[in-house]
Amino acid sequence: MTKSALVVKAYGRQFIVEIDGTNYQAVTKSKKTEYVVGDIVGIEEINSEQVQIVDVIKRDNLVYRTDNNRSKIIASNIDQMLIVIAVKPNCNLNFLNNCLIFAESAGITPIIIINKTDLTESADFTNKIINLYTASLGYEVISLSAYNGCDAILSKLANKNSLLIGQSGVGKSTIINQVIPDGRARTGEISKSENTGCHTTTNAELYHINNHSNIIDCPGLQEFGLYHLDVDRLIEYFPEIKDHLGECKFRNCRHLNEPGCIVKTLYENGQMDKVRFELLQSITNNLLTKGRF
Ligand SMILES: Nc1nc2c(ncn2[C@@H]2O[C@H](COP(=O)(O)OP(=O)(O)OP(=O)(O)O)[C@@H](O)[C@H]2O)c(=O)[nH]1
Ligand SMILES: [Mg+2]
Ligand SMILES: [Zn+2]
Repeated sequence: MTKSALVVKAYGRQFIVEIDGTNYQAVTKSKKTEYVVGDIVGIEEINSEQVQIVDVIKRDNLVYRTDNNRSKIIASNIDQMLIVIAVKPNCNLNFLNNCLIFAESAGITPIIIINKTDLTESADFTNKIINLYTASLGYEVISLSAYNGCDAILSKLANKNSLLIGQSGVGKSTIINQVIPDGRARTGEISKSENTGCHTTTNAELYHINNHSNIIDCPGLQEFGLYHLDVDRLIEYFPEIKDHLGECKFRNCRHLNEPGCIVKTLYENGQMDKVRFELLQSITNNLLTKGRF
């Protein structure tokens, strides 16, 4: 008989799945099928420790990125994406913006977490981020120092499946250690590996905060490619343009350099941030040229 299980860890073609609170090693039936942390899957028992995944039972949404036409699946069944940024290591704003655009396209709530506010240089950075992303764009931004605790996000995590996403070294795993009950074990893991450099998460993993709240850690990303988006819908994913859809002079405007383009007008009037304006043009150009090689 097929039972259902939750995928809690993925490493290559190997998975750990959870059934009634117990973890099992899982292999897959077909080499072609890809599963991801957060999936509810159907399994068949092999023995008391091992099971075989046979299909996906529930995948209401899927977080994935696409770089140069290659898709990489990250996690599924996500209620909210917590995009973690920090003044150190250098914050790549295009990465943050791409995550926000993805979240908009997938209908997943994004929350920006600014970590490492204990660093003195963080104050200026935090103000700039809040000014643009909350005041102008309406995104929720929470600033904290994982070293001093993560109480600021606890209420946000309640009764949700949250995914932490961000560049390597921003402190995702440190945040996880603060919000899960058995986090101390993992802190030990971090301090041990600190002797050899830095701790880097290599596999996506789901942790239970309690019976109704889960949080997923994943390896740090360099890029969050958006090659899968529909170029005709791109501007819908920009809150600063959303209220002006249909205001361009030409119905088929690509918002690159056409006369009477509302996007250009918003930018020139200071209602659109330069980095986001240039990113929109660059994603548009990438989407228009993809598949032509
Ligand atoms: N100053 C400061 N450092 C922090 C804070 N949170 C985490 N760090 C440090 O930042 C470094 C990276 O933290 P991790 O939690 O491993 O970062 P990560 O985002 O999980 O990194 P990857 O697994 O590589 O993606 C570690 O040396 C942490 O001790 C913070 O609030 N303040
Ligand atoms: Mg990590
Ligand atoms: Zn236009």
